[in-house]
Amino acid sequence: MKTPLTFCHLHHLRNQIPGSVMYMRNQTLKSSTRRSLQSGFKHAKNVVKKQDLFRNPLSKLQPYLQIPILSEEDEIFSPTQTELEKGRCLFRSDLKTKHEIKFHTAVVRATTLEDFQMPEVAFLGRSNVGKSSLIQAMFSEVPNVEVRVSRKPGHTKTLNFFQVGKSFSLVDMPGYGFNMPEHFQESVEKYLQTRRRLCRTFILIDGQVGLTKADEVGLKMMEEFKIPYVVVMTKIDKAGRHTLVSNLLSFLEVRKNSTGHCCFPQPFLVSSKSGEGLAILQTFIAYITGCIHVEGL
Ligand SMILES: Nc1nc2c(ncn2[C@@H]2O[C@H](COP(=O)(O)OP(=O)(O)OP(=O)(O)O)[C@@H](O)[C@H]2O)c(=O)[nH]1
Ligand SMILES: [Mg+2]
Repeated sequence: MKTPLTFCHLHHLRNQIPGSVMYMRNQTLKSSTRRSLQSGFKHAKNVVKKQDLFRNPLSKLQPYLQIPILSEEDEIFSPTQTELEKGRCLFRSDLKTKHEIKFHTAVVRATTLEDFQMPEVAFLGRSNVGKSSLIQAMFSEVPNVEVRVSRKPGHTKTLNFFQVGKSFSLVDMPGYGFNMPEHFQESVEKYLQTRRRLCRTFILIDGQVGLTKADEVGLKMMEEFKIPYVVVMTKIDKAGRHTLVSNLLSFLEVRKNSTGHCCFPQPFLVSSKSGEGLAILQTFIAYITGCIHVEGL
């Protein structure tokens, strides 16, 4: 009989140091970094123009290829400027409308969780891929929400819930692979398999590193558990254009050959440093949680 796939298969990777990861002291978001995120997402090398923050980063890669990166059926989510503005709005606290964004709770065991009576969206991926940074960047206009990030892989050890008004919760999770916690199965896997209000899981892939063996196990497991997921490529500010195109094409190949209906066909590309791709992702989250309507879908 076939043994069900689980992230326990990845425990041997716990002590395998990924690529160029260096050990550094833990860091929370410094106030200077937060200010730069708030004032329009500046990256050391390139300052991203405001209109670019609303563009889908995929469109920047297209000129590097003579064939369309995505077919028409693949690029399903393409909101208008007004819809993007509406999506982003949800990621701002508004005390007048009582739309408050806050850290809610952190747990180790998924079985101890109560029902929060709202949709949940979870972030899964290799340790150090940028899960916490992505949530932090999406909340960059909310001064009181602190999301801890670190250069040291395996930093997030608990399921961390961030409540976005009465609309939905975002769930930051421990990463798999290097330095993954012993309790990964009873926390992350249990959560993914049992949570009734989990409406979508985002699987983050490092745009510079590309799909790793651990990520492939992750994708397969989602297919086996029949959990709907969406792929997000992170750190696009760091990856050269050619690396990014090549990693994106490799993922599309794997998607075509080894994924089924659980995988949303359109991948999202983001940078938590420059802010590129965040608006479309925020709008997608607003859409899948039923908070906004998007024409043509
Ligand atoms: N250049 C760049 N660096 C990033 C980006 N996102 C995250 N990082 C860096 O990557 C490192 C890991 O980020 P985290 O957000 O803590 O990663 P994580 O996936 O939450 O990691 P674990 O909690 O260990 O599973 C940090 O040093 C971040 O500053 C990005 O978009 N661009
Ligand atoms: Mg983290």
